[in-house]
Amino acid sequence: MLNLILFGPPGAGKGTQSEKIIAKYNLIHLSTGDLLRSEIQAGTELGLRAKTLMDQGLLVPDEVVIGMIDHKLKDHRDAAGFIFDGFPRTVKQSEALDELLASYDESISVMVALVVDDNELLARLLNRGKTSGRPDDQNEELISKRIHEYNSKTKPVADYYKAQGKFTAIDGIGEIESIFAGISKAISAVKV
Ligand code: B4P
Repeated sequence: MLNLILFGPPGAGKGTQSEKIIAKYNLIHLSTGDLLRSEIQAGTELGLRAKTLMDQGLLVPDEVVIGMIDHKLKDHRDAAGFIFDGFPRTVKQSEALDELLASYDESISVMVALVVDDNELLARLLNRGKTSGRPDDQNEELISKRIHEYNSKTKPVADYYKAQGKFTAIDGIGEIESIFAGISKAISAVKV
């Protein structure tokens, strides 16, 4: 089984590259951002609570996203593997993910981190905001706040997987195809 974490700051290209990885490796895509936006769309209580935080560029509580991932893993017991996109975003989420996978005798195969500088992230997200309709892509202040959340709460997740010898960094600036080639190479190195 291949269990991949696609890691990086907001706008690094996680969603973009996930689509290509799923098509090539037949993995189940688990994006906590997409799952939360579905809850918002459906008008659930969870969605309403999440929206208040997401619209401020803040992370949603760990328990909420861990619960969503737990349900999805149960729904896809026969999967060939998973791509975790935008999750884990805190060390607590990383620990919970390791525990959940261990309960299926599984573990993370590799974390691939997309490296992109803050100016490029800002430009990409402001550009996406013109057409995405996403409230969190609309202005510079909010995007800077998301990048700040990433630097303070999410960056330590990389160290967590580095300590396990599972971390690989890829340059996330350039052609989408060449970035994907780098990711494929990292996957080949761990795929059995
Ligand atoms: P996400 O949905 O994960 O959103 P994101 O970080 O902005 O990344 P995304 O995948 O959408 O963007 P991508 O880089 O592909 O999270 C949204 C919010 O949900 C969070 O702020 C938080 O509130 C909440 N949340 C989600 N998961 C959570 C968790 N685990 N715990 C707590 N809260 C959580 O693409 C960005 C843009 O760049 C696109 O327009 C794309 O076309 C462009 N792009 C991609 N690759 C490019 C390239 N190579 N060159 C130029 N442009 C490129």
